[in-house]
Amino acid sequence: MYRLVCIECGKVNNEGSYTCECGGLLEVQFEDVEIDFKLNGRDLSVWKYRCLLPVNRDPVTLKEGGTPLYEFSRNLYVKHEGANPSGSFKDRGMTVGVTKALELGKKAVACASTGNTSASMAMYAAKANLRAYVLLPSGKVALGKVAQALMHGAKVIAIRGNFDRALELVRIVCERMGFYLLNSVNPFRLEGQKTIAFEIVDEIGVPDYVILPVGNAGNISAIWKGFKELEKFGLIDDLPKMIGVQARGANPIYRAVRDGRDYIDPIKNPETVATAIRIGNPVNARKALRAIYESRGTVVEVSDEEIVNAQRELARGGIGVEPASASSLAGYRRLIEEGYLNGDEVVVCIATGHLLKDPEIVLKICGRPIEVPADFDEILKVL
Ligand code: AN7
Repeated sequence: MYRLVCIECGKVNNEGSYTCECGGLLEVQFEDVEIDFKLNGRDLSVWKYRCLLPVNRDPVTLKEGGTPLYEFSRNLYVKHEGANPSGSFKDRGMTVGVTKALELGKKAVACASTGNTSASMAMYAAKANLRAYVLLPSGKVALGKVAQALMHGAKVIAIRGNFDRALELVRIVCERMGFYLLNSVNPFRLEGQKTIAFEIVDEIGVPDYVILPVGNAGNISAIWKGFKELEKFGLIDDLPKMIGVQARGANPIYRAVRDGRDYIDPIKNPETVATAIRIGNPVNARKALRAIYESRGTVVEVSDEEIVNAQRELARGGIGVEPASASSLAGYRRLIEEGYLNGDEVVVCIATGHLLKDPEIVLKICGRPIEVPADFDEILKVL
């Protein structure tokens, strides 16, 4: 059994709400669940954990989850969420969110997005035969993501403004038009994303640290909730520490934690090479800060150069990710350098999205292919 509860005032809300009357974020709370899965490392997928997912009908699924967890170096694991159907962790949330849209009888779904949310939503809406509307910050979304949203049939609207403005606007659009809002303010989406925690424990047990990029701050909140639920239902005894990574030019959560605050000051003009996390006013800040403080974790900021270096390092180790995703490894490297970590801890970095999402950044970093006449001697010259 589950209820939708306000994290600020504790009021129980109905399933159609996104936020409480008091303005607080909502959270799904489970009680009296009969756990019917085994944490045996087998058959990982989002829906393996269905007894802890708040849906009441057959799910709209594209076989999301079950992503590879690589041991990148000793004690350092990388969970490659780019291996999901649309190439990002958002699919875990969308399979639940779009299922909920059908349950609530919605005919259309909508989101604002830095790219991945829109790609994923468009894909699941296509599968569910729902109309999909997307608001993007014009010129600031990686090409692969726009391509996905368009091809899966969403109506894609680029606004002359940033992501934070797009989110404000899409909330109004949803209210006026009756569309179902599928940004991470939607508590059901986060329920799907918490399965990242379940899968990690399923495969290697509870790590000491989980490190991941933080943009709108939904995923860090979701993963922490996942660990806490496993503890609540007696499946684990320990909890990891949650470490968020933000780009230096888009770092409101970093600043809040640095100053010991439980609220953020929004950043007006966020900027970073990692366009996925180019977000100045993260909607889930309150949940994320709670996750970070409760777990006794931290937030680290990294430069664009550190992000790009980490992207290259992962790629040269056989793991192709987009810049935002590489910020988790960049954060790990920085924490080693600062002596916060010493390499003996078991750490899982979440690689949130696939390399192919952002081909343009690759050309900027690596240059273009060497072009030569179609002739052996000419090829020989450049080998
Ligand atoms: C690759 O698609 O916000 O902190 O609109 O695409 O849960 O927001 C994307 C976010 C990390 C940050 N890595 O996750 C969107 C969007 C990648 C992402 C994040 C995003 P949150």
